[in-house]
Amino acid sequence: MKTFPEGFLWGGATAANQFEGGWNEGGKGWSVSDAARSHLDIDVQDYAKQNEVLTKDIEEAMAHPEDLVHYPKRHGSDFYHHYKEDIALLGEMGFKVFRMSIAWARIYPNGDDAEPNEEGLKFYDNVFDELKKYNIEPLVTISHYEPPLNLCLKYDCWYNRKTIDFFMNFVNTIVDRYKDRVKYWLTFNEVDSMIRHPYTTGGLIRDRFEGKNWEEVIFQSMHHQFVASALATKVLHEKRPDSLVGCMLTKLTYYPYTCKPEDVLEAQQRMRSTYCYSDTQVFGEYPAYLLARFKNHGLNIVMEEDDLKVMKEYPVDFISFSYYSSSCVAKDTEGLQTTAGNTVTAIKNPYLKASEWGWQSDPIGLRVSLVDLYDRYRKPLFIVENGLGEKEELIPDGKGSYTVDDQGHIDYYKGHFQAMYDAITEDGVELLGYTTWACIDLVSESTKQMSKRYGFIYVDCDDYGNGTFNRYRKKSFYWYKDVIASNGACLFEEE
Ligand code: BGP
Repeated sequence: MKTFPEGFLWGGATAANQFEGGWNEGGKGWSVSDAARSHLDIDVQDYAKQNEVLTKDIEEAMAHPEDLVHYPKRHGSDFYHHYKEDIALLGEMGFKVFRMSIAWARIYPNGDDAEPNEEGLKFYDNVFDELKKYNIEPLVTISHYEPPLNLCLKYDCWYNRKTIDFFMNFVNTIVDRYKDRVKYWLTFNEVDSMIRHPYTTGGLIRDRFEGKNWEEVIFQSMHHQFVASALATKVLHEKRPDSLVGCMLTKLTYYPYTCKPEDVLEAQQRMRSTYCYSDTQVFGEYPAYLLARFKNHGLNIVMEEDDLKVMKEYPVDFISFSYYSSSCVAKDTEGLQTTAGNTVTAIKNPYLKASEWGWQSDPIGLRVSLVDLYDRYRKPLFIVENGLGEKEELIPDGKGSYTVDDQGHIDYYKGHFQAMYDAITEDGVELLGYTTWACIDLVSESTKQMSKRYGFIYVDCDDYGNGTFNRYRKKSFYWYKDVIASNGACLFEEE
């Protein structure tokens, strides 16, 4: 019988900034995401416009703390008040692992506070207690698009070296408190995303850097995150020796549009410009390619004496990544049709189908990605995001409640699970586990829509925050439950 390896960690993922809500409750401070406005009038594929946040936007956001309509991340899916029910549903599905993040501003409301917020710490105690009830292993992202807003306004956040110290206070506090309950940790979600959305990832507000080289600002901030990530790994290994710490990479997979050598080279360059960040965290040193970029672009990245030593000494234990789709690149793009992907726009692949948001589903691309990453690093991999955003409708389930016929999700997952199975059994890839994005509907990071639904569980809330926030099991809920219960065997039953 075909199954996944014993102990394979099946589960689902979320992030506090899009899921937790309770944004101003329990002593929580403002995070960057609480000030990120939705722009439902802009083309959903226009990522850059959706995510431009300037000082005036933040002032506007702060002037309207009551506004949950234009700032949907403030309510998210209201996990803050629904965590017991949500975790019970995940338990019902048989989850082995649940990926979540800890909202930094819930623990240190201003980022630079002398003492942590006990009420915030207690909230996560309760969450971990619930997970334990159902034998669900937490996988915690320390930072997932939620630097405290105060750090941006007072210190320019990750551009300022001081933020490493503020972050390490946060890390020490949560590791001391939760180390016995959390074994799997990720330091920064999609560390490479600093380039594509510097505000949510790095707390960088562009107009505060006028006259400075913006690329240098971004890489300086990323350098600080690399050092902080290594220091967090050190702390975790010291305080919980069997803990496993991963980096988290946006796995953007590019194919050459044609077999023209120029296109092949273009694809290779693009791939390296993604890998250079995981290279840094896995090998513990900047790859030549990235150093060449610093030099060729005249970027002066200030590094303190011990930085490179710390990075070298504390590399990550495993590589986690998000994978949604693939796309093509060409040297000469004139006349070629483009489409959106996760925070990028690239050339459309005529062999793949795209979602309403332009993301092209490509299960084989997941196998290609797994093989590439494993061959490159020879360390265990963990897929921590993979899924399909779709518009959905609640329908009566015939038993007095509601459901959703989300066959699209099931078909998407089926293909990707097959690809994972092949990568494990035929390519020898070591895969620790898999968490779908997202297990419960939540607010989209890029478009801030609730209607871009990924979950096995429907959350009754629309793009304007209207709804009961009641939860409903979708068709995929039952399907994924069978996948987990049979450790993947049911996927191959019809063969
Ligand atoms: C990843 C982010 C997530 C999540 C996901 C889906 O890049 O880590 O936070 O949001 O993409 O993207 P979106 O929400 O834009 O559909």
